[in-house]
Amino acid sequence: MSWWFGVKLWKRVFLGLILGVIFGLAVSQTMAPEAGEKLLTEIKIVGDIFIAAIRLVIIPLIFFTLVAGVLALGDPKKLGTIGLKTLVLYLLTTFFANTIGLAMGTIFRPGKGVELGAAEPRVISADAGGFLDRIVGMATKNPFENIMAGDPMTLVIAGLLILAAIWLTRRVEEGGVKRPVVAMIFIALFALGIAMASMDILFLIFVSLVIGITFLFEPGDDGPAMRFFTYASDKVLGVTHLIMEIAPFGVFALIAWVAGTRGLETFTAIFWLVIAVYLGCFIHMAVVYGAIVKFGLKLPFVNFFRGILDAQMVAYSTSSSSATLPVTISNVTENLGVKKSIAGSVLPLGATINMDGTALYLGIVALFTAQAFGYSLEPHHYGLIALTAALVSIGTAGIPSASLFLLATVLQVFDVTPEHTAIIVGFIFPFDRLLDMMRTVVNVTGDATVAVTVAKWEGELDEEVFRQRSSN
Ligand code: DAS
Repeated sequence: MSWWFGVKLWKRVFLGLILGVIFGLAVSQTMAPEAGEKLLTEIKIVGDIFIAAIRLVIIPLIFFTLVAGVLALGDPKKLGTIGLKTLVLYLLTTFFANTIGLAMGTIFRPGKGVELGAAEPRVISADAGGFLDRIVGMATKNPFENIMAGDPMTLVIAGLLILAAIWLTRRVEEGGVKRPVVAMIFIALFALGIAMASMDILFLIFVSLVIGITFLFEPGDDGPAMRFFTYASDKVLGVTHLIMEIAPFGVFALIAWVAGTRGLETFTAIFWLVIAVYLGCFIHMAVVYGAIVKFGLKLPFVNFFRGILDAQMVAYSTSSSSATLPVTISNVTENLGVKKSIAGSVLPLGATINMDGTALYLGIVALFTAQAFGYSLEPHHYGLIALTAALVSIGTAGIPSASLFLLATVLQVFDVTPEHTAIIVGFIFPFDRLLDMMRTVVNVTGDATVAVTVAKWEGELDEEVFRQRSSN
């Protein structure tokens, strides 16, 4: 559904991005700094609401898509092979990302001649921020604590979820489900799953428990549970589409704030670092992912990149691969023909552990640090930097600037002193959003590449969808 004369979503989002940059720079050039920053921060609330709305849909989307997807596989051991292939591909692409990152850092020497004496280490308060941070904070803490503490936001959301669950049960009953009690059990488990969702591993155990119960109750793929989960995952995906309609406005607000508060002078200070990271990211996407799609899978290169443009736009403007996840799932299933059973398992996993852009960025910043402070690197240091950058990228959360705070782990490989580490983090922090936007696009594109590859290998890829539709 589009109210915009059929203009494709990614074009509207791109327009929002461009207008956001222009507006943000105009405000920063024409208004007094504090007045400009105040105005842009107020406008940013639209972007925060956009991200918060997407975050709300993530858990139900993963839960229903994952369960519906696994049920559709009809064969639990198939899940094992898919998981193994997915992990091998994630590690392989991360290896290439590391290599490209170290190459970029060596060729462009972004840290050469950078004067860092002036940058004093900044104390970065972890719980800063407004509305969005509250939502992020809530989604990562245990809602029961929040409910006990009477946190209004959590109560509202818990209430909405229970209402949605009741509404869904009634619809499922109307839909002729013979054993509504089965649906009621799943609704109760679903509500419980949401409550546990903040502790990821428990959530995944919970999902596998639900899948196990379903296989017990009704083997095969057309029982009430199967219908219920398929119906629910379609509905939640539909909600994602609705949220995407506000993406152009959310992106405008977020980018205006970045452009207005980070300004153009950020480029000059870290010009070569931006060049090295951006060029490295483009090369990694075009060469590594492009080669996998074109030569590995024999699929049209252009269709792949056009098919995930929405997700790339959202990743660029939100700098958060987990906030982009619903869009990635929607793009990969609808534009690239990947079946839900693959998208629902490969993408959530990728959004948490597969961050090629981050690995590439960490390698470059490590070399930037060595060049800026004059640390001499032995050949084995490069290998250790690549290894720690890969490990850190696996552990990085899918939220803005998550990996910057883990940089110290990589820098200690060549004994960077704590004060130098603090100066580097303090120096990069004001500009990190610019770098984070680009590396998050790579993170999301890498997940999509692996999802398409695994789907093709498992025969779960609808190739004519891939070939005909290039973007929604
Ligand atoms: N912004 C993170 C993400 O969402 C990546 C990072 O911080 O490096 O992918």
